Amino acid sequence: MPAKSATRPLFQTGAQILVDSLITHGSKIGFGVPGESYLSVLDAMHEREDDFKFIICRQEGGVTNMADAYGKLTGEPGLAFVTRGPGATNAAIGVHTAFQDSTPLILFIGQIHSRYAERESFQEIDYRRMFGPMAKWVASIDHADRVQEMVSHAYHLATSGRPGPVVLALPEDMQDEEVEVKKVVRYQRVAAHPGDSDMHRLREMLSKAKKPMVILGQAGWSKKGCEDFLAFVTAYDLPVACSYRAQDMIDNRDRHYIGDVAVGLNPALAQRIGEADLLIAIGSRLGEWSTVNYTLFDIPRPKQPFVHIYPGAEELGRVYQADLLINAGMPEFAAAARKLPPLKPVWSEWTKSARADLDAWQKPVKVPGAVNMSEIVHWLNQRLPPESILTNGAGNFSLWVHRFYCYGGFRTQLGPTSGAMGYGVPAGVAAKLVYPKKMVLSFAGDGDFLMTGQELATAAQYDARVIFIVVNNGMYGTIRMHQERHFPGRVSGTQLKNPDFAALARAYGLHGEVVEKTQDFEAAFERAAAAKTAALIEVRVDPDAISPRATLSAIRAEAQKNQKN
Ligand SMILES: Cc1ncc(C[n+]2csc(CCOP(=O)(O)OP(=O)(O)O)c2C)c(N)n1
Ligand SMILES: [Mg+2]
Repeated sequence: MPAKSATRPLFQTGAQILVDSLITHGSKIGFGVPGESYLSVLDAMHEREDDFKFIICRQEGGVTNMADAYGKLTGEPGLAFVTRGPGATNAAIGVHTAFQDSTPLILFIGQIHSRYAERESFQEIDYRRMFGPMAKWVASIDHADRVQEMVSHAYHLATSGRPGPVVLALPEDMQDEEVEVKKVVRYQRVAAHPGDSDMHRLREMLSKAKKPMVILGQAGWSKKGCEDFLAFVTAYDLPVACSYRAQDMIDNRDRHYIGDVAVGLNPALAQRIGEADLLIAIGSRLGEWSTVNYTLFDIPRPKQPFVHIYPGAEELGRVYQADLLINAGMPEFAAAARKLPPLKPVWSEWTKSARADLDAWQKPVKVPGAVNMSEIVHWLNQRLPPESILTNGAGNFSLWVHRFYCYGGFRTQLGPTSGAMGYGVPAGVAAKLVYPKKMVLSFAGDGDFLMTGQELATAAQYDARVIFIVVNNGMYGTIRMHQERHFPGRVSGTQLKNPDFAALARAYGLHGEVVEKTQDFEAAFERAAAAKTAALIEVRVDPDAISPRATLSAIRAEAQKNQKN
């Protein structure tokens, strides 16, 4: 048994060096499901348990989703630990989400003994081929004397340029190999800075505009960067729309925020985007959902003067040609933007009326049934402290939150732009572990929830007092909605028979309730918030209330009418 001490001899095993390296790079927490393939790493963590906490999860999808949430919240790589083969395949979902969301994440995979490589030995996978298209770098640390170098590279790569996931395999024999320890220091995030001429040109383009608009994305921001950005848009009185699930890069109560750009876009905002005479995309890839299936802007040359500012050079000019391309880290760009000499904006009315469009769009709507999710979310706007964190996975239930909730600023929204179901529950648990004092609400649909619902056990084990809200409509609603559009009246593969979600929460030792009427939500929420454990509120909604814009029956009737014509 090695002694529990931070002081070490000059020689250590690969596993010990690995864990020490993580701590050197500033990591204090990792998420994982154990495997016999990385016992030595687990043992090295045991030695350093005062400095590094290993959060035990129940499924590897939960592990990488939690690591992604950690990466989003802190800007530092979220660390995930899984076993080879089955562990790695379960973990893939969070790696893909981190790639699409530009989240720094490092996935460590226990790997087979290198002597057995290329025999398709027990649980053997070539991770380079498996993760190649969804990670910034995939490698195997084959020699213990390369651990410090390769781990350092992983931290730099995950956080620099356009952030993203890195995958490192850890062959069993490497973990036990003893080598001399070298001195290493903490990684530094590397970012490009905008040039003076870039910023000058931007200001010049603004000086010629009458109807400018900013589209803000989530890649690589920091709290300070968001503050600087807000100072810039306030000085210039610019209207700011956020791209899909990046609504929290600006405080939604601020009068410059004018809504989010995604499928289901406010028609008034869509019209304004069409009318804008200068578009400035900042930190957004302008992906499929943030361009409404690539329909919002002409490809390759948008018709408006166009500026694209992004942390990764490889995304600039990829789909859209622009008048000005700036490769810069977001905080670096925002710091420079804040310092730009003032300009008398001529578009203040334009900004004000764009905000008025949003205010009208966020008024609760009428829906069929006894529960109105727009009113519930509206009530939460008044009830929740602005710094509260709201998480969600994928499904139509999220539309209510995205449209009616006023996100309170930097990293109060955790939702996968990859549209991965099952994200919200583990992300909620991770958020509560990172910020125990903040209120954390995790929204899920009935389908979405059961993809990773077993992480309620993790919430219970670490006393992460998340409030889970399950919006139950008895179906995979999004798919049913599309089904009614394309094959009206032909329901196939989308109906669900669900468990008693509140009883399920109680079985995990948590507080559980059911809400069947809008007016009952408030009291149920207060009981959940006062509970001495995490809590789950199942909200039973009318399946016809499929979205804030249309009922399921209306979608079906419309599709049937179109079929007849
Ligand atoms: C992991 C994963 N599997 C499948 C899908 C396809 N999909 C998108 S939404 C959805 C249904 C979501 O159902 P639910 O969580 O009940 O939400 P609802 O739409 O009913 O509100 C499905 C199956 C997906 N996005 N992610
Ligand atoms: Mg559902």
